[in-house]
Amino acid sequence: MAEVPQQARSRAASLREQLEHHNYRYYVLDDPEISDAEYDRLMDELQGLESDYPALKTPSSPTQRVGAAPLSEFSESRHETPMQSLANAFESGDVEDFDRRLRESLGVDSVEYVGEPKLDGTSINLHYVDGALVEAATRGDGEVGEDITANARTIGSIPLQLRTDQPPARLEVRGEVVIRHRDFERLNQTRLERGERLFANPRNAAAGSLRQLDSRITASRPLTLFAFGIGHCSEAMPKTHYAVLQQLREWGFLINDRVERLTGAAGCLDYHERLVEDREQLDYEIDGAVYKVNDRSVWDRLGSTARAPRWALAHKLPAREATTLLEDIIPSVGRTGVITPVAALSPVEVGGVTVSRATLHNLDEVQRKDVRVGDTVMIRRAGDVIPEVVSVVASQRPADARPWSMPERCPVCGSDVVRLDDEAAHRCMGGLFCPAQRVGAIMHFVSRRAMDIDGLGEKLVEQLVERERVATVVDLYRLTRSDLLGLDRMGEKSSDNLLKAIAASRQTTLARFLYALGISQVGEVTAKNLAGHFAGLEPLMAADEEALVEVPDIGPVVAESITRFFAQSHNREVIDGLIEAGVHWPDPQSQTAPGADDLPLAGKTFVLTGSLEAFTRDEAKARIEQLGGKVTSSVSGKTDYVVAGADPGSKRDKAEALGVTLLDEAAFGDLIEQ
Ligand code: JCF
Repeated sequence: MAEVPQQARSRAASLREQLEHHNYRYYVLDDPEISDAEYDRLMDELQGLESDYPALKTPSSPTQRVGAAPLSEFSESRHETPMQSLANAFESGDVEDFDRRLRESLGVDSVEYVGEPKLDGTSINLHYVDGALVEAATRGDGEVGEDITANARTIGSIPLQLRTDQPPARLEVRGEVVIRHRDFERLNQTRLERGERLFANPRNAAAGSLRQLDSRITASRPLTLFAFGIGHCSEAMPKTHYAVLQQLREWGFLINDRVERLTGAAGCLDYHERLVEDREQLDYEIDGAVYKVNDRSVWDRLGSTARAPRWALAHKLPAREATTLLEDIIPSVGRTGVITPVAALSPVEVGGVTVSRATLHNLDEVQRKDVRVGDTVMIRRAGDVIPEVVSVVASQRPADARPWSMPERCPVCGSDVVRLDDEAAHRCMGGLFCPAQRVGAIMHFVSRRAMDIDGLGEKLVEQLVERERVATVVDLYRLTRSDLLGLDRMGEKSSDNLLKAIAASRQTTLARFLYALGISQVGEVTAKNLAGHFAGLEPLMAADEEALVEVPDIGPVVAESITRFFAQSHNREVIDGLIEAGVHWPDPQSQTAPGADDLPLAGKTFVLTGSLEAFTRDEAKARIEQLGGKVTSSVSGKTDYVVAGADPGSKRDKAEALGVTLLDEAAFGDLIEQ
């Protein structure tokens, strides 16, 4: 073998040290000092040296973190001291019993514990000889696990070399491998983009990643090790468990920052309570708290039961997952017409609450998870969010499990159900009539940029719908003083004002009226384009998709949404009702078509800056141009108006400096309101 020059040898040693240092800053301290690109450059240089001089390669080199050639199977690995499991406590009485037993056996008044979150991952054992990682194994049956050394080397938070000059000759370190929530979301997002199967939860993803025969796959998974203790050690370690954890932290391990010293059962119960409270904020899944007697010198004396040490206890948190029978899938129509498949479940307790319904999100999800009526499913409840069906327990599928499909008619109002091309959701097309959409449809109808009926807030609309005074927007025009009086906070004055506002809204424009109908995909600008193009409601309602795509900015998806909306007989009835109730707009035929110079914004120059809420940039520009104005990109003395949305840039400052008229979104909306 070629002699390795001294210079290469010392450079490689320096690179290794730097890389492990930056690795530690990144994965353990979560506080990197250099950019990813700089790290990669150091890694490239070391890889170059090691390929020029293979004698420089060592198992502890950071280059080994990228994974190695696949194994054909895992070999067995015997732990020097067994990896025990933990006794479980489910309620506070169990914790009090545990503490009483310990006080009695130790003959003391009070016991000090160390509390830590019990992570929901996979336990592993790491074997260090003279400070170098030589073997890593899964827990297995507690005595013998699988040798996953190559996989463990790819995990950034596992030191390949202990950060000390005086390592013990032999040391076993134990910890839990998990995937943090932020990493899990990114992992599943990438898999979704690549069309790969999604992981049901971080625990399964972590366990599956650790059991890869090809460690390069493990290297691509964002695994994290939290160390929670030691097994065998050839040298004396600190007397307390708490100090052992500090020692491990100094040697380069990630120790959970919620590790605390606790006094007595009361301290433990208080710790548990705080953990339950903070559970949603943690970046990893936990399933309990672990309490360990802090004084390690009494551990041997306390000994173990058949499977678990007597000096430790796992105090469970309510499980957030459970399996149960999916009895049916019910399409549920939301306020905006979106139809969500909802699982009807045999009631089951999850996280302290009885759950009998869970969301399946949309048809794609039902198909992706291959959920069928009659399946046993795993459900999850996290925090305050609606419980969801996570996966199917495939082994328990009965022969007569029934696949589900989206109904073609709305289960509430019988209108067509349509999935527009660019949406994941199916929608009921009977927006103006559908009882499920009443409140939503009315709120939109009365909103300022639609029919502009002031004084009709959501609480009021809910009351009117609940008391069956109003079923569709037509009923608004039939309201009387006595309908309103007696509703919450409706006196004579406010009732009369509201009735006046409703009456005044009868006179409107075609564009506002179209926008008010709440047709999916038809915003203000599209409504204006439609009004301008068809110059009347009847020709628009008669238009087919081919005719609709002639209108500026209308593509096939919007066209389909419009024709489907007008195809619903219930919607047409409501529209007829509105016109009978006296809603009207100027007949466009009676107005002479304006010439270019007569257009209201003829000759005016606009600059748009910041973001607007009701319009996209393109919509705002289209509307200005329709009205004869021009949009330019930079502010000058020739600019007439600068429209400043949220977070405007320097253009706003420049406009102020030049004395150009500034418009906020509301003022702009009024200006183009023609
Ligand atoms: O976080 C865990 N899952 C965890 C498991 C934490 C611990 O301190 C443990 C453990 C299993 C056994 N301690 C033991 C003795």
